[in-house]
Amino acid sequence: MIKFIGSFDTAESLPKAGIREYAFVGRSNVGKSSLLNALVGQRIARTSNTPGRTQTINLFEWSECACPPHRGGLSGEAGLGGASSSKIIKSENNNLNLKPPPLGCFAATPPLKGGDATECANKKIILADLPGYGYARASKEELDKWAARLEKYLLHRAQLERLFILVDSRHGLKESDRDMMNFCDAHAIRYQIILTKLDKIPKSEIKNRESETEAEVAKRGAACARVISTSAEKKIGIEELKNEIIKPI
Ligand SMILES: Nc1nc2c(ncn2[C@@H]2O[C@H](COP(=O)(O)OP(=O)(O)OP(=O)(O)O)[C@@H](O)[C@H]2O)c(=O)[nH]1
Ligand SMILES: [Mg+2]
Repeated sequence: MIKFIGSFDTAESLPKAGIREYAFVGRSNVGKSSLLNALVGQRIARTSNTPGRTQTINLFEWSECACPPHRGGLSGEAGLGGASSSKIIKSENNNLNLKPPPLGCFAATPPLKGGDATECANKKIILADLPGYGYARASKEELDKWAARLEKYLLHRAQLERLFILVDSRHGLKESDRDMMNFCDAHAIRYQIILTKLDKIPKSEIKNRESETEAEVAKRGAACARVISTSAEKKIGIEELKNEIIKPI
């Protein structure tokens, strides 16, 4: 179940909760919002042909909870299994006030008996759809503003578990991606490279693209060694990406 928490202009205004967060970043138009949608199996993040579509930090709460609806719920919400859970809900609550999850709890699969709200909270994670970088047609002022927002988010988002840096498989790593990787390495921000739009390159080129990307990632301190190749369009690599999130840490 996926729920829209809200769009935030500044890193400071983000709701804080002890819930693991996974963020999608990458060049403008690389397919961040589309991949998030493919991952959760619902078109909840706005996608577009026009680069620079996502300009704010958009947060989504994702739950694998399979328990029946329970009364009361958290922060006045309906139960996770309730009717409202699949609708877009704009939260005005800047503090979700949830207990931190035990490690790997998102992977706990047995359905709960009776719908225990605390147990449900433990199965949530947050997905963050971040604005893209490297959008050539934006003004310098806008680019600086986006970069500053992203930088603040990355430096201060304590609950950020991993940053997925998305790279278009047709082009491979670009200088702006390397700048992002350098920043993460310098600040020990754990990240993983995800190749996107795999359906757009010939099958014969896939292996090369993967190995050259892996070779570059292998030299870096904060990167996960594994590169995941995906296509939101053809649903390639989606389960693999999901496993990165739900596997016990
Ligand atoms: N063929 C193909 N097209 C894709 C894929 N993923 C995304 N696209 C297309 O690429 C375009 C951009 O996708 P978005 O998901 O909006 O990209 P984004 O990175 O969120 O873009 P910004 O928010 O503008 O930075 C859209 O037209 C998508 O339909 C994919 O796996 N295959
Ligand atoms: Mg987007």
